[in-house]
Parts: sequence; C-alpha cells; structure tokens
Amino acid sequence: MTASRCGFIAIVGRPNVGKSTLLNHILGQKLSITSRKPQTTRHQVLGIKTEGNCQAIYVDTPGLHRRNEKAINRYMNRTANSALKDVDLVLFVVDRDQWTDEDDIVLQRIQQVDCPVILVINKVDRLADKKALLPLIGQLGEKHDFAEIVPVSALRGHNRDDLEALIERYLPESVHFYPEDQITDRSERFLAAELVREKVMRQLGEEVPYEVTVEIEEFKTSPKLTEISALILVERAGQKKIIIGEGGSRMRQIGAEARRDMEKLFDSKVMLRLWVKVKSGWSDDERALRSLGYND
Ligand code: GDP
Ligand code: K
Ligand code: MG
Repeated sequence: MTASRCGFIAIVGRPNVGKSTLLNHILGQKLSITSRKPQTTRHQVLGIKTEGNCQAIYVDTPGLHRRNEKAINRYMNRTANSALKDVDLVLFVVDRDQWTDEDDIVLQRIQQVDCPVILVINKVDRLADKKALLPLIGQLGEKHDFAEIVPVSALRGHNRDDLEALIERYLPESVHFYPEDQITDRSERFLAAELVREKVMRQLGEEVPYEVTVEIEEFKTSPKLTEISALILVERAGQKKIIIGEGGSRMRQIGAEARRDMEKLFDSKVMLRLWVKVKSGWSDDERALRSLGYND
C-alpha cells in the first residue's frame, strides 16, 4: 500500500493568467469565480481534492498586483502574500504570450519561499506556433530554479492530468487534514455571494471599475429549497443603473445565471432574490471592508 499524502499548494501569479480556472478544472467544480477581468478573485479560497491516499489542498489567491492605492487592493495583496506561508508547493502560473513586470513582482516574491516551485505556462491552446514552446520554456527556465516547468491549458485540459500527477509527488507523507468529501473551507453562504459577484463582473463592461461587492442577507435551507437574498453593493448611482439594465433585464440575467451555478454547486433548488444598493466609499474604507467579510 502506498503511503498517505497530504499537503498545501499555493496557486500564485499575476491577475488573469488562469489561476482560478485551473483550480476549478482540477476540482471538477466551480468553486473559485473567474472572468476576463483582473482582480476577480479577492479572497483566499481553499480547494480540497482527495483521491485515494492523496489529499491536495489548493490555495487560490488574488493575483499579486501593483495597484496599491485603495484599501481593497492592499487587502488583496496581503491575502496573496500570506498564502505563500506554510505551503508545501507553489504553482507559479504565467500566460504563454507575455511576461510582464507584474510577473516580475510575483517572481521576486516566490524567490523568498523555500519550498519547490512549479512553473505552469498556461493557455497553450492559444499558442499560434507550437514550435515556440521549447524556446519559451528555455527562456522562462532561466528566471528561477524551478522544480518543474509544465505547459498546460487550464481551460481545454492539455497536460492537466500530468500536472496533477506531478503535484502529488511533491506532497509530504501525512494523514489527511479534511474529510474525504469536503471540497472547500468556505461556507455555502460565501460561495453564493461569490457566484453573484462573478455574474456581475462578467456582465459589466470596462465602463464600470471593480467597485462591486455582494452581501448575503438571507440564506435559508430546507430539504426542498435554498432561499437566498443577496445585496449587490456598488460605489455610484451610475453603476447601479448599469447593473439593473433596461427594464431590469441585466439583473434578471445575472440572477438566472447565478441561480443555475448555485443549484449545481449546492445540489438543491434555489430561489434567489437580488437587490442593488449604492454605498459610496466601501472599497476604500477599512472598517466597511471588514464588515463586508474582507478579513485577514
Ligand atoms: P485568474 O485571475 O488568474 O484567476 O484568472 P481566471 O481563472 O479568472 O481566468 C482569466 C481568463 O482567462 C478567463 O476569461 C478564463 O476563461 C481565461 N483562461 C484561463 N485559462 C485559460 C486557458 O487555458 N486557455 C484560454 N484560452 N483561456 C484561459
Ligand atoms: K480574472
Ligand atoms: Mg482568480
């Protein structure tokens, strides 16, 4: 019989390289919200996968980024930094098409950790010329003494299983920390708020900055139905108008999509009520942030 293994794996990288997408596909569940916009992930989320004797505990993080001017940005950077403490392995995710100075910020940070780091070159499905991969691996390999370099497509699946098999080899022999059927450390309430925020972020164009948060006002479960009331908080009246849309059309779509995802994740029928409210200054107010669940 093989030994029992269990360990923590931090997924780090600049915003938008596909960290949350990778985690969701490894877990086979949509746990961490994703979108084309940077700074979609704000909180640390644990994704737990137990297969046979191995329990891999992934820590998805907000991308480490440069914008530090607001309390919410400082919160996200603190969260991403603290995720690197006490892990057994780091996955440093980069995009195949460009290395930016934000990647350098992450690189500097991982040079201070003493566990192995696997470089994950993501989105190779988008690589126009597959021959470019080898020189790219060579070039990126010089930046740090990586334990492994793995090109993947988090979205389409290329090399994902190989990456998981590699990860397992780096996890220490240990008893499992979580029950076999637990997939996250977060409550359903938290996951519900995140799913609403994902739909809002995906619906909004560039005209609305990342000034949206979601508060769950009611979360009632019975064997037949989960009833959820969620409040969408924005900074300005114009943003409220955009989210509601013509005759409430955008709100209806946000609600329908969020409800569909919740029903899948919670395996229950869901009734979802949504409201939008303007609360100026929440994203730059340390106290308001704490009351909205941005604790570290
Ligand atoms: P994060 O900010 O690093 O967590 O990035 P997300 O997981 O939110 O992904 C950012 C965007 O990249 C989303 O639109 C994803 O659908 C897209 N994406 C992620 N992985 C891949 C991939 O392997 N291939 C392609 N083509 N797109 C991807
Ligand atoms: K994103
Ligand atoms: Mg993310």
